[in-house]
Amino acid sequence: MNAPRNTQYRHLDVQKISGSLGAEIRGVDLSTDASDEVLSEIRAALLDNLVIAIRDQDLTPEQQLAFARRWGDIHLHPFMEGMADHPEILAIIKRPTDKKNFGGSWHTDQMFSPSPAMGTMLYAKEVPSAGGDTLFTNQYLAYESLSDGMKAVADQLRTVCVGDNFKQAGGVSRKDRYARQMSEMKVKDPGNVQTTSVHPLVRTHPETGRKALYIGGHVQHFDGMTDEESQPLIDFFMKHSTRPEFTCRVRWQTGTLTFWDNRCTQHFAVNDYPAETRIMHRITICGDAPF
Ligand SMILES: O=C(O)CCC(=O)C(=O)O
Ligand SMILES: [Fe+2]
Repeated sequence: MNAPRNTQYRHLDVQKISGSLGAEIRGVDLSTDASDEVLSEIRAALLDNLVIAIRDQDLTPEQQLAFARRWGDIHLHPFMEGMADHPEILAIIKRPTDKKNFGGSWHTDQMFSPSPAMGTMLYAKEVPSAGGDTLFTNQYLAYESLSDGMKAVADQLRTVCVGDNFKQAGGVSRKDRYARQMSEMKVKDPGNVQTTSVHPLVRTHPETGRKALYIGGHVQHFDGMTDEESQPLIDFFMKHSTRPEFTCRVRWQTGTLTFWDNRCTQHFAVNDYPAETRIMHRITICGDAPF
């Protein structure tokens, strides 16, 4: 069963971009303070569509931050350093000399934190002539489309989520790996910030009340199970939750601000623009402990 996605809007032009999730929004200017009424329509659009691409924005870092603060406190990334003059904003930069990109596998943001980011907003400063799209999946549909038998199994499982999987990376820390692979991304040591957490595999969205599969690349194993026992099930849930019919694809333009709900989606930044530059300004909003 698909999400309702049938809210009527008085202030926004909202166009769905795939059958399962995602919408483009036009007709709003985020550089000036949005009225409470406009903001509540944007919230409805996010809850209905899970990811919204707000087109044609012209924002300073201060204006992007002011919009972000309307949603809650800003979540600081434990492994990434913010911009020198705006520590709450992370510049995601890929140059033609970089082979790796940031976020180039299926995941949901900061799943390794005890209270992961509720949402992430990326504002496109510079985009390649083609490519550099971001894929998203609908994790409500991923859960709802499981059989009753598998739902009953999933409902019991808890994931152990790890931010720095240096064991799999040949003993190289995330900080060192990123510093080597992404020339202009500023990394930091998390210090004593918690970067391993246990979460339910099926979480209830605190605003919609719907259940979603909560899985992503940070999951190492299931609580109380070995890696060997966990891996086949993790592989199944990852493959199932990223089925093409649960996805959408955002094609960026300079000035697009995309906001996604990490509580019911995964995303994947496609690395298909080897000779070009891509620059995004990223802000994450604090979230609750999953239940
Ligand atoms: O650059 C992108 O499209 C997404 C990168 C990512 O995973 C993130 O910002 O959380
Ligand atoms: Fe991400």
